[in-house]
Amino acid sequence: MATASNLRIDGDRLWDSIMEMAKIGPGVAGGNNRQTLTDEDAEGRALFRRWCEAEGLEMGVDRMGTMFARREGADPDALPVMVGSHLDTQPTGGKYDGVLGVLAGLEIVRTLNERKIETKHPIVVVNWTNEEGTRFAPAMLASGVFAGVHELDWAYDRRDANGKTFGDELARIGWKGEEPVGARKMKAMFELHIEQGPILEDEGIDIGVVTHGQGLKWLQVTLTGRESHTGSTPMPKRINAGLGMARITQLVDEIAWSHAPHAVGAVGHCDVHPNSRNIIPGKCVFTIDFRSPDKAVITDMAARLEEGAKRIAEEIGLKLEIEEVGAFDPVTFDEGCVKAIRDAAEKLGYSHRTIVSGAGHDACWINRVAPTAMVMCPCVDGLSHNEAEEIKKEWSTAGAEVLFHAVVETAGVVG
Ligand code: HGY
Ligand code: MN
Ligand code: MN
Repeated sequence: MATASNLRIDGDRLWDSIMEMAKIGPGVAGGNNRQTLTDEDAEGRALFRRWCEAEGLEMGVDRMGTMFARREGADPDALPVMVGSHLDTQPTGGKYDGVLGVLAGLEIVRTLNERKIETKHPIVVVNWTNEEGTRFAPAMLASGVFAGVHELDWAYDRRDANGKTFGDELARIGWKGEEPVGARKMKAMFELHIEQGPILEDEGIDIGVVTHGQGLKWLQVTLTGRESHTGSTPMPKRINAGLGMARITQLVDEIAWSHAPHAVGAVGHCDVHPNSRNIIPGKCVFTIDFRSPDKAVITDMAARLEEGAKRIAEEIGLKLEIEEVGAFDPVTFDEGCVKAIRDAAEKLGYSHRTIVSGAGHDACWINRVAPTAMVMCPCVDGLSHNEAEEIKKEWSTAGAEVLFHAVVETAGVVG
């Protein structure tokens, strides 16, 4: 019987499952719009559950809707090895962001079942609810509650742009489980994710061994001025919230560049009220996304933004409110798990390099409560959070094989 050491996964089967999942919540340009707690999310969850049940996995769901599909181990009391990511997408998301990590976990189970390989520790494939944070801020919401960063009731009260709450929407789609969040203990967690940046592809490298994740701060700014006629209001009489948003957006860019090359900053979300072409905006609400591998840099960027925004608001006569709607410190992943990933890439003969994750991931929070690390594969032009997001099948296969060996080495093969 094949031992785990020379085992390969079925890359075609994994690819076909990704393409099958991509049919649910299609976007308008070849990607996906399967936002968290929508009917499309529910449909994707149901498909994933069917696949898991077909493999004999026991499905658990916690009170944040996170799905835990468990493959029993020879020692049922041994702490499980978790492997997963997220099935929710951005509104103009790609087919692979998150999905690759969940379905690669399923592929590991499919391969072990096919080869009748038993592991000592159970293996649990995880779909974390609301990783993206686009409909309900902040990102990585369910894994944050699981790691004790957010309170459950606070998470339930998160509201989308239409005023719907997370808790109500979770109940509406029928995925509000009974299991207390964070009750499941684990030996380790591994997550496979596309890089969402250009490094691996540019350097022709198969595998990113993720040692760190950069930190993040999301600041929601509300500027209040006065709506008035764009034609008849003299320039000196205007209190233009749109002008304030434009100047603060420019300031975000300048601050990020001042910490080049590693810091980044942008405004990705903005609401202009009343958004009429002949009314000066009376109110603008927008979110600033600052990130850096260095916590002190994030702190500096936020402080300089606050100071500059106050000056701009005063110059224009605007009321300014700034609310932190998301934040996490830079992450250092577990050395043992990182080593398991690096050893797997070596053993399988894949080129690899250490890399810092530019994006946030559920692994960043779970790293607080259990040894955790990530595997990355390249993506075309480093593009993600865009419907044109693309990877090559051999990249997903390589990433899943490295993930497989890291998970199975950690779970221990019994027979
Ligand atoms: O924002 C992020 O980094 C992740 O894609 N949710
Ligand atoms: Mn993701
Ligand atoms: Mn994403």
